[in-house]
Amino acid sequence: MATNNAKASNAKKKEVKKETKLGLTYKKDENFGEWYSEVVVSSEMIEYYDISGCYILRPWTMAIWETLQVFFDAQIKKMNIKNAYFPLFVTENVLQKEKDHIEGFAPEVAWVTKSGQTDLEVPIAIRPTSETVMYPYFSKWIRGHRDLPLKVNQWCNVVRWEFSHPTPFIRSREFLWQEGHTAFATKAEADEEVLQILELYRRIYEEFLAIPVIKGQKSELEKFAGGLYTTSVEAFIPNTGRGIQGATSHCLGQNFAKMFQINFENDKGEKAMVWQNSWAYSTRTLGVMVMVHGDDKGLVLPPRVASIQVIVIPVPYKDADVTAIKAACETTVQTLSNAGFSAELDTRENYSPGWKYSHWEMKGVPLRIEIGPKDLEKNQVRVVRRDNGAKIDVPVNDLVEKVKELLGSIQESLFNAAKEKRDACIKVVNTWDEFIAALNDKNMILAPWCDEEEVEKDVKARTKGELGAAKTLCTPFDQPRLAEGTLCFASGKPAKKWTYWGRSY
Ligand code: 86X
Repeated sequence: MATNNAKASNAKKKEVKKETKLGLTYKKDENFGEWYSEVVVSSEMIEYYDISGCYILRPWTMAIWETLQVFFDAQIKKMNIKNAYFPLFVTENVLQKEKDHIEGFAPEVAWVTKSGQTDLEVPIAIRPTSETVMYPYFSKWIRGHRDLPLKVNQWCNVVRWEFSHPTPFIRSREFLWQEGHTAFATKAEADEEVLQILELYRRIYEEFLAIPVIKGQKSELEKFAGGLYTTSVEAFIPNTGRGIQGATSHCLGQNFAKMFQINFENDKGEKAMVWQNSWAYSTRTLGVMVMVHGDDKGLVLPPRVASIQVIVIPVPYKDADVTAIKAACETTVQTLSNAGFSAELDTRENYSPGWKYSHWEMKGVPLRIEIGPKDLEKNQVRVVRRDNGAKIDVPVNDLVEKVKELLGSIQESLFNAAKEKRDACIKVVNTWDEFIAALNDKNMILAPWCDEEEVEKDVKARTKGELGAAKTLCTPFDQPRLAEGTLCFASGKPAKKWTYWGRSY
């Protein structure tokens, strides 16, 4: 009987897959671009598609997106913002209403020109953003001050036919986002909302994705041209030394109200124009997360967005009591699930424990629990952290408490590590030479600036090259003291503010 068992177990061992897809070919610090492409595919977030710039978002991606969605959606509902859904298509006529600032965007608009073999009477555009789709109806729905504020949000896809190099999540031709569009009777209300939304975007990055961001205002050159002012959260990718706009919250002022005649009768019975905002964050958030936290073993997920927080793997080596190990694994998953954690058991028999370790590391699961014969004996489990590889033996009785502590600790150390790396790449400069040196060293630069558009254009022109020009990222709300007599690093004129500069995505 014993011999038969041994034979059966040997035969089983041969079935165990060992060779398939272990590890990454590229290293993050050696070939960042290839590393990124490999991670998003190997972690099963993305599958490439046969249209350039379009990607399949697999369940591993959508679960994270949905976590962010659940948070943001609940927060905006507290602000009495309602969800709506507007059509995907817009006629040329209506799109052209916005022509002043659409001119620059026109090459990116995708058009439907046929149904079957028949030309449409008029081509219709696919929304690149929904101002022109929504605002004619804002005009219709808003009559008196009692119709204000009007606050809608929609979760949808948009299409921008980009020609620069596409990158999954970061620059794709179709992406998912939420776009909020609101109208108020007064500028003060609009101003307040701009910052409330920006704070939600900060929380998405810092509290969920464990990525430090800088809140600030875009320059006149970099703002949304159709609006009054643009605020943003800016993140940084140390490996490429590039800033990346994480999300934007615009005050549109009354520009669109003029274009679309969004008027109302105010409380004094006079005709007035609404004040509008618009704001969005997109699936780009996920790309920033991959770039910031990923490592040479693959994806690293912050516990707050991980759809599996703990993966339990049975380690039945030698003549272990397989049944008892399986039972202990199941109990562990049950205990953790009951305590509110997302835990799963990998029971697959045709994969070795080692293969499973690599697999779940590649997918970025924050904690792995291994249970083998020794652990059974000692009434403990072995917990392994994805972020730093630390191995901790945890008595079964302390499991819930310890897992809670570890997940919290991972969330915190991912943020701290990202912030340390980011901060090490922030250089404060006062002169042009310092600026160029810092720029070529892949830094983000905080510099005193005269706030003149011509000077910003000049900086762009003077830094043009293979890697792309430097531009302003934002003027941080959190301004260091500007000593009297400080001069602009680029023009030598009196400086008005501290502004972040750098190459960017
Ligand atoms: C700017 C502005 C704004 C609502 C947001 O950033 C938040 C959500 N929209 C979007 N933008 C365009 O207006 C635009 C227009 C066309 Cl036609 C296009 F092809 C691309 C665009 N990209 C950005």
